[in-house]
Amino acid sequence: MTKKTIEDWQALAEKELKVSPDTLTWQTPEGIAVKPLYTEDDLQGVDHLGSLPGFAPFTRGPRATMYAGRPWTIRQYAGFSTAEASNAFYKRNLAAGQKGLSVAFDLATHRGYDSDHPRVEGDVGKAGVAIDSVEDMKILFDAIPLDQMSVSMTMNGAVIPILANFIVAGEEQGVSRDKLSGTIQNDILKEFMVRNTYIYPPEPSMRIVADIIEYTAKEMPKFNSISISGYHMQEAGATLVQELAFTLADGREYVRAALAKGLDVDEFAGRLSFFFAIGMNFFMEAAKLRAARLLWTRIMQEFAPKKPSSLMLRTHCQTSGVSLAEQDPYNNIIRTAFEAMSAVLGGTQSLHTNSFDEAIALPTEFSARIARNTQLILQHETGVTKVVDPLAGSYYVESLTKELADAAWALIEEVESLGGMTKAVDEGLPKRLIEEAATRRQAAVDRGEEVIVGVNKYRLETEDEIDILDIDNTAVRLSQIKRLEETKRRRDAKAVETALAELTRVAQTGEGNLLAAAVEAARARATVGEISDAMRAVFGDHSAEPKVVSKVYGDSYHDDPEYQMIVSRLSEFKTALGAKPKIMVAKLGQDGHDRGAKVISSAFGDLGFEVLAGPLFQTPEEAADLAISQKVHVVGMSSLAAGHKTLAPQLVEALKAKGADNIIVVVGGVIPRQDYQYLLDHGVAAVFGPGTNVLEAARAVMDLMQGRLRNV
Ligand code: MLC
Ligand code: 5AD
Repeated sequence: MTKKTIEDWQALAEKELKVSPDTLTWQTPEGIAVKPLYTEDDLQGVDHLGSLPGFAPFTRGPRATMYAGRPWTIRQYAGFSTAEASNAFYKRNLAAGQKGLSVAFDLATHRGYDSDHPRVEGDVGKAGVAIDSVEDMKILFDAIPLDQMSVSMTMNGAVIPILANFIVAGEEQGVSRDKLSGTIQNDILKEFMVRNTYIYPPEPSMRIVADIIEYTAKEMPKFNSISISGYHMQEAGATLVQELAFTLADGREYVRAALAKGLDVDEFAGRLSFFFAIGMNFFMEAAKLRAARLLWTRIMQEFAPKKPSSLMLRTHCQTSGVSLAEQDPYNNIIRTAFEAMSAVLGGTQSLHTNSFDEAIALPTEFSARIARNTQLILQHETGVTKVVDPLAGSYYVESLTKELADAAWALIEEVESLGGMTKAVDEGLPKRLIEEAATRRQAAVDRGEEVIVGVNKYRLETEDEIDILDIDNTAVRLSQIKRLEETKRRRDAKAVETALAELTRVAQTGEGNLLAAAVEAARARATVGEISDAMRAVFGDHSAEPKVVSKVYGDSYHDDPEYQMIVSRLSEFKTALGAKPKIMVAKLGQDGHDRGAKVISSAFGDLGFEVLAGPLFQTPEEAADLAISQKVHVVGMSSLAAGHKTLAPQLVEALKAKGADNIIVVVGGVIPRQDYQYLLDHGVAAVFGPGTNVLEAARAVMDLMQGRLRNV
C-alpha cells in the first residue's frame, strides 16, 4: 500500500463534505484554530517531546510514577454553617473515601470580620464555615489528627489570622507546626483581579504573602505556602490562555517578593503550589496542565535554583463551577465526570469535583456523595491510574500543549513589559481582558453559538425541584456570637492587648514577621476580626472603583433584529421618561463574585440603559442611598453567595423607608427556585436565576418599567 499524504486526505475529505475541510476548523475563545485532523507533521517544532515524567520540564508529570505510584488526592472543598457541623461533615466524607481536607470559610471570615460585625449579617455561615477564633478552629478539626491529615485552607484576605489560628489549633492538639501538612491559598493578586476577598491595598497585601512564605519556609517544612490560583480567573470568564498566563505571571511575582525578603530560592520554591480550573474543553484542559508545568520550569530557571523540586509545578484542580447549569441539573454530574477525567489526564496532584447542585446552592450530603464517588470510580474502576501520562505522543495534544504554551508565553511577556503582575493588576490589564472574554462568552451562549445542553438547547418543558441545602443564617450567627462572648470573657484581656499592639508594631515598622506576631495573638485568643483590625490600623482598607467594559456584547449581535428591537424600545423609553432608563447593579454584603454583575452591566450598557455599577460590599442601606441619590429607576441586585434572603428584603425595606418604593428591585444570580416566592413576597419585582438570557432579562426589566410608567 502506498503511504497516503495529507493532500490525499484533503481531497478525500472534500469529497465527503462537498466543501473544503478547512471549514471544519474550530476557532476557540483562546484564538487557537483547532483543525479536524492532526498528523505527525504537527509535531515539528514541538521540542518538549521525549521528556520523561519526574524530570524537568515535567510536561509528563511531576512524579516519576504518577498515579501508578500514588493516586491523586481526593480533596473536596467544603465548609458551611458552624465548626461543629463542618467537622461532622468532614469526618463522614473521610470515612467514605475522601483523602484530604479543604476548608471553605464564610465571607465574613474571608474579609476579616467577626460574626458579630454589623456588615456581615447576611454572610455568617452561608458560603462556608464561620471561624472567629482558635476555639472555632479547634472544633473544626476535633478528632482529625493534624499530623496525619493534610489540610488546604482557602484564605487570602484574612490569611494571617486564619493560618495563625490553624497553627495554634495544631499546637493545642499536640502537633507542632513543623508537622503540619497542607496548603494555604494566600494568593492575593488574583483577588484584586477576580475573586475580590481582599482586605488591604496591594502593597501591604504582598508583604503578607511574602511573610507567610518566609515563616512557612523556616518553620513549617511540610506546608505549601501558597496556592497560586487560576481557577477563579476561569470562573470569572478568562480563556485558558489568560488563566495560564496570569497564574504563572502571578507565581513569578511571588517568587520575586520572597527573594526580596532575602530568602534563597531553594528554601521556598518547592512548597509553592498551583490551582487550576478544568472546564469542558476536554483535550485543551489536559494540555493546559502539561503546558503549565513546562512554562513554570522555564520561569523558575531564571532564578537558577539548585534543587530539581524548585522547578516543579504541582497543582490542585477543581472542575468548573461556571460550566454547570441550574437547568436539568443532573447533566452536571456528566459534565463534572468529563472534567475530572481531563484533570487526571493532565496530571493533577489533587482534585475537587463539583456537586450537581453547584449552580443553585452548597452541596447536600447526597450531591457531595455523587461528586466524591465520581473520583473514586475514576481511581478504582477505569484503569486511568495505571499508566503515566497516557496522552503523550498524541499529535493533537502535544501540538496543543505547545500552542497553549506559546500563546500564554506571549501574554506573560506582555505582563513583563508592564513591569510584572502587580503593575499589570494596578493598570487593570488582566481584569479588563478577562471581563471582555466573559462578556463575549455570554453573548455566544445567549446567541446559541455555544451550546449548553438543557439551557440553550434541548431545554426541558418543566423542571423538577431538587433538594437543596439551606442554612439558617440567623441561628449560626447567634451561636457564633455566643461563643465569641464566652471566649472574650475567659481570656486574659491584657495579654490580648499586648499581642495585638505588637502585631500593629510589626505592621508599622516592617520589622519582624506578621504571621509570627499573629500566632502570639491567636494563642491569647484574639479574634479573627481583632487580628485583622490590628493590621487594618496601619494598612487601611482597599477599595476598588468598578469599571465596566463596553461594546463587546453589542458587537457580537451586529444587526441582529431581536437586539435592535430592544435598543429601539429603550430609546422610546428615553423619550417617555425624559431620561435614559437607569439601572444600578448592586452587590450587597461580602459577596465579591462579580462576573454576573459585570456582564449584565456591560450588556445593559450596550443595549442603551444608563448603568451604574455599584461598589462591592455595600450594606442594603448604603445601596438604597446611592440608588436614590443617583435617581435610578431600577436596582438589580446580583447575589452569588446565598445572602439574598436576608439582603434583598432589607434593600426593599430601606428604599421604602426612604420614600423610594418607586424604584424597582430585581434580583439575579444563584437563587434557588425554592426562594423565588419568598423574594417576590418581600417586594422583589422579578428574579433571574442562573442561565438567564441577557436579552430576556432586559425585556423583563423594560416590561416592569412600562408597568410602573402606566401607574404613575
Ligand atoms: C505523590 N507523592 C508520591 C507520589 N505522588 N510519593 C511517591 N510516589 C508518587 N507517585 C507524595 C508527595 O511527594 C507528597 O509528599 C505526598 O505524596 C502527597 O502528594 P501531593 O502530590 O503533594 O498531594 P497533596 O498533598 O494533595 O498536595 C497537592 C498540592 C497541595 C501540592 C496541590 O497544594 C494541595 O493539596 N492543594 C489543594 C488546594 C485546594 O484544595 N484548594 C481549594 C480551593 S477552592 P511530600 O512530603 O513531598 O509533600 C477555592 C474556591 C473558592 O478556591 O472559594 O473560591
Ligand atoms: N462548599 C463546597 N463547595 C464550595 N464552593 C464554594 N464554596 C463552597 C463550599 N462552602 C465551590 C463551588 C464554587 C467554587 C468557587 O468552589 O464549586 O464554584
